[in-house]
Amino acid sequence: MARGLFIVFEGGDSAGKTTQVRLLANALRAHGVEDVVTTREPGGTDSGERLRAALLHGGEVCPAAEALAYAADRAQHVAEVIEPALTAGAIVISDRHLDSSIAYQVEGRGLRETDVRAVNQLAIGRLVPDLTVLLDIPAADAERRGRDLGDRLETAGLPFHERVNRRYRALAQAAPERYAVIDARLPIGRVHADVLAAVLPLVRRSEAQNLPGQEPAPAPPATAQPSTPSARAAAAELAASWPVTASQEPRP
Ligand code: ATM
Repeated sequence: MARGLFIVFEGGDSAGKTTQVRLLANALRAHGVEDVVTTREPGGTDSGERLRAALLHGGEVCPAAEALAYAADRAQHVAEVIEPALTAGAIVISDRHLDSSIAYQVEGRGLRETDVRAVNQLAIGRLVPDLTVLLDIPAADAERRGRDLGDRLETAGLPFHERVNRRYRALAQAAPERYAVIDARLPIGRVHADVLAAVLPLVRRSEAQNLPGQEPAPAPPATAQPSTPSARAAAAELAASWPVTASQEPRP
């Protein structure tokens, strides 16, 4: 059984990750990909959901405890959900992963990157996403989307969220072959088309490699792509060959 694909969505608050994870999973299933697992951090397991409730809606915790709790959630998530699914050949789509801890706990809270990476090393081992889709939205635009700002981090303030965004962009710039940076201010359907344009070449390459007797296909070009008109045209062309489009999905 060939190993599956690990796709992660990252981005600031109100970037639309949850919607885009659902749209991508629907599109892949409609395309005939049988084994698609959607999951999230924090959460994704029973113990993780309890940690999520404590982290987001419990009392104050110090930054170190917060970082350790996210890493504990991640360790259980990797062991119980992500690794078994990848081993079984699934496409795993996670709403957040390690980069969230680098953006929020290192850049947002001010912890040392070496410390946060060290505890997460214990959690994830050698697991690296095949592709991280960064839904990029300026903190001020995210705030204007007017979501219910209920949890501890969402109320951390604009400068905090600007720092988080800057770190996300820096992570993507440092490894553009593993990231797709997408303008999350665009309408949902346009963002979905850009997501498909980034993900489909990876899925097709993986499918081609897994056909018996097939030579591995050449690696696709770097996937990081601003949503320029030409990128959107390419995305629309790709999306048109798929049975499901974002226009069939209601806005949440
Ligand atoms: P979602 O709203 O995407 O489910 O994430 C919950 C919060 O968890 C999010 N808060 N805001 N804004 C970011 C935070 N978080 C971290 O701070 N570190 C992490 O490692 C993870 C996975 C999430």
